[in-house]
Amino acid sequence: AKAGKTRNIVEKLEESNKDCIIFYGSQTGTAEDYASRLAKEGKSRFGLETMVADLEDYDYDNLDAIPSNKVVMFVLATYGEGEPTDNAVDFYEFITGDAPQFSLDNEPALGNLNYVAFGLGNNTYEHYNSMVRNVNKALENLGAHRIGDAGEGDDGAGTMEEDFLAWKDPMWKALAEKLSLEEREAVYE
Ligand code: FMN
Repeated sequence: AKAGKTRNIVEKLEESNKDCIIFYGSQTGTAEDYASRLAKEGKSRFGLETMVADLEDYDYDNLDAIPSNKVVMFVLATYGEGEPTDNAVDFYEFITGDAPQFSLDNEPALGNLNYVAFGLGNNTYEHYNSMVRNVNKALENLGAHRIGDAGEGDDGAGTMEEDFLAWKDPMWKALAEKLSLEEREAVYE
């Protein structure tokens, strides 16, 4: 790890004054690119303070301490036999592993967490979009609140871009409602 860079998400959001962190699990850059686009759109349309992050750069044991006025987005590509990208291996193991389901006071472990999820896959593979499917399931089991649908983009059908566009608009609408964000008049592209 690079010196001076925190791996603590909560600390990072606080010290950089961000409302929204967009994590990507990417091998060849497509998921990373979508993550950047979401960050820009959140900022330009809603004035949301966004940041993009490599899943590998943070620890996940304090996901439960992210305040409920913030949102965490996951943009996740699937590889191999339905496996995570290299940079998502540790996160995937953590979130689908034996993380505690409930806190000491018997509340769901991630009851405070708002999340958004989009997956990148190819339907010609047997384990189609299993990263986003499995991460979504794990987060649901931990009591986290998904905003919008868990989207799935399909490289196999050649509809990745359309799938992304069709998914993101209702997601932004749901997010704006949840966080009481006002859409700006002008949209900067
Ligand atoms: N997509 C799936 O849904 N399931 C898979 O098992 C899967 N395996 C893949 C294996 C290889 C070698 C490659 C090149 C792609 C695979 N895909 C699979 C499709 C990728 O997830 C998809 O192309 C995605 O857009 C890549 O995103 P990235 O550029 O961020 O790495």
